[in-house]
Amino acid sequence: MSVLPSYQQNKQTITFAFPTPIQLTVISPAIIRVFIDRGESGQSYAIEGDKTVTTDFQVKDAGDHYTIQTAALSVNLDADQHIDVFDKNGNALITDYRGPREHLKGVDKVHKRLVEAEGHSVTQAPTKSDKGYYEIIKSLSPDEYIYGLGDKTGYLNKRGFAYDNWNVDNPAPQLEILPNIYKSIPVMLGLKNGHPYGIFFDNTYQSHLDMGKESDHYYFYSAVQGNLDYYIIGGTTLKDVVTNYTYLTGRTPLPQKWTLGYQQSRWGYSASEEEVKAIADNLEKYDLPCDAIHFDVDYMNGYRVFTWDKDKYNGNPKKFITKLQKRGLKVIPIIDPGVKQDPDYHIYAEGLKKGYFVKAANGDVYINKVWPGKSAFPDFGRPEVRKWWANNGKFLTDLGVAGIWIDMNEPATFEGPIPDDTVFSDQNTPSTHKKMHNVYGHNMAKATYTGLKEQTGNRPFVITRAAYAGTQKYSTVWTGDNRSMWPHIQMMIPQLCNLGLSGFSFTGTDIGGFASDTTPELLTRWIEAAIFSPLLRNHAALGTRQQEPWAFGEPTLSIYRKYLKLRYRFIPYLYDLFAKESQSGLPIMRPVVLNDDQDPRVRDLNDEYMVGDNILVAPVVQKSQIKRLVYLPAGNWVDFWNGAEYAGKQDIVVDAPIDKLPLFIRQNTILPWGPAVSHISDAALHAMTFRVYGNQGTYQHYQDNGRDFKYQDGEWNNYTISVEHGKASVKLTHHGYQPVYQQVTVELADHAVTFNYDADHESYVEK
Ligand code: MIG
Repeated sequence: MSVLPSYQQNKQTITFAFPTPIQLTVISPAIIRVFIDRGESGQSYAIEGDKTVTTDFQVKDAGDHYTIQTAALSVNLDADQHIDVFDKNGNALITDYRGPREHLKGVDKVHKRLVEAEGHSVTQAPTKSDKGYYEIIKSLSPDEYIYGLGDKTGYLNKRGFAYDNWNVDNPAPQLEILPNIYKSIPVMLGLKNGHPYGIFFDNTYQSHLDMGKESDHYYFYSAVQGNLDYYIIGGTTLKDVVTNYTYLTGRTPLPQKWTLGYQQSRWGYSASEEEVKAIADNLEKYDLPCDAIHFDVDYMNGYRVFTWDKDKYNGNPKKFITKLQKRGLKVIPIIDPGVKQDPDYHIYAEGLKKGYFVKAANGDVYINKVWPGKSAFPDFGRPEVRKWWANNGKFLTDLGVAGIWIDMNEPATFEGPIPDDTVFSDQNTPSTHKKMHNVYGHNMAKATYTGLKEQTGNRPFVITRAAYAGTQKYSTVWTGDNRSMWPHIQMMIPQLCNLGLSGFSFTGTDIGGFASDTTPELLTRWIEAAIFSPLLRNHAALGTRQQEPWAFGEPTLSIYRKYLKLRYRFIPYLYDLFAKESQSGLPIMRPVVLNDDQDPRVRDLNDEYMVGDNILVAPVVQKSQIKRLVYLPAGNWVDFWNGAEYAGKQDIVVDAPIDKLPLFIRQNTILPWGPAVSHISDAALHAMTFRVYGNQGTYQHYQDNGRDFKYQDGEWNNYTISVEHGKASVKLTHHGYQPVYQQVTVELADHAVTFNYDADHESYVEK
């Protein structure tokens, strides 16, 4: 046993004098940073500003180890540099693994070649041969579950699988075997013997997370380079861990309300004004509520970003966009980072002149092929380039677009990967692609957000494909190119739930599936299953079978309409959840385990999810299934459709014919019930209805203008709806937003009570 080194304390940072010093920083009672400087400079992209809060803690010398103790955590560090973390009751949360490594059996070169010759690939995780390689290995208990990790494919519980953090646009079907897709969000949440914790590895270089695939005795994180920089996150519940993690990396800000409406998209629509108009006409004709139509790459002039092909829009895209707006439909165009190499194209010419593109190691502008053909790539790591990009967005906002969809920002390239040593800036310092790759989409999202905010004054609506931890502050995300197949509707649930646990609250998948051909049954089940996903967009690839709600006639159309109408009723509830989320970081769509982490039955539940605390959704995600087993967690539950009551902690079999989404409301829940509308109007609502499931309860409802930042200056209202002993009441406690509701209706089990606003007394009186 070696001897303990000395240490130095500077405010809340303790530096232990090992040959390579280890720093522990107490960020807050439940967040402790572990840091080893391995020569990397620069700031975090995920964490903005100093998050340290003044915290009481002690450093104790226990002879063979030091203990850093806060009110929530204690961290032991011994002379062999082992780090072990316990909660305040002494339960082990994160402990360094001391046993022997149990490497998986690899293949020798000859066999590797044989395997690859047949078209199979042999996984290449970071290896010790990488110059800057390091690894962190922690023990696994028999009873330990792992969640989070962002958008990774597969199941809710990540234990037993291994993943890479390197943003890629991989056209292969996104099945559980893929190590990585578009996003790198290196946060894991665990439940070790029922005790929650989180670890956030803040390193943008390529990294690998083996969650117990190599061995059931440990999990490990390894990276090809970078500082060793991770955050230990505690909390008494899994919810606390999410709240603490999003304290660190930020929360999804309150969105514009209409963004919660339905959105229709398809690659190919925007090739002409007539095609888009036909979509708008059909939405109206078939009485389908909708708030936005997305314009894919075809609207541009030869895929040149920040251009619009006027020939396809009768000479005047602005006029057309205005027309759509008047019909209640917003326009969301896509943009890609690749800038066409064309000296006559102003964006390319300006970017070239000002040196805004990333450069090959030899100093030439780096060129690769994407949609526009040979293209250059903006150096989004640089503040000046982000500003340029943001300002260019004015071209789109002047036309009247309501948000921007950003794609291909892994960045994806058609002619081979970008070499590691391509010069990408890290803020104002020349750096490498190797370091900046995983934050390329993040920085593009940040730039796009900034531009939209400046130009419109509204809460920016950005949808990004690539992301890093912390991107949730700037953009919503979709999960990229899924396929029209049952495994992908199944995966939507755990994938969106894990994104939610990883700080991303505004998420969605392409409903109906992007690639391949959907079927009426799959499309129907998909709209049912996704109806509470925050981003509700049907999108499909060019050349696939049409999958608009009307594409298959009846009964698909009517069922689709029924669920869209239902969605609009729930929008005030979803919006309330966002108001809460922007404070707590707790996602809208969430796994049951987040609400109930002490129930072992829900720790690996992949086919149910919850919306907030009180709605349980159990969609049918199996072909031809017409009944399903539903596990009801603790509490009492009311069947949304027929009012039947059930006790929790049991499995029930429910009927689920093609038009039915099994849906349960926790007993004694009050929910706002929005008006039946075809679009989320910008006009203020003058009345609101609340539904009571049960015979008592209380609910906080949030109201503001749903659009801009005035709520930050106090322009919002809070309503408390209560029902006690069968009597309803409505109370307004903050009313910085005008107008307040003139009328509030509370629907109890057997009758409804209406309240009118009495302006003189600023209160609600029963009619
Ligand atoms: O390589 O813009 O994920 O949603 O329709 C395809 C065309 C590029 C990929 C996106 C998809 C979009 C498509 N894009």
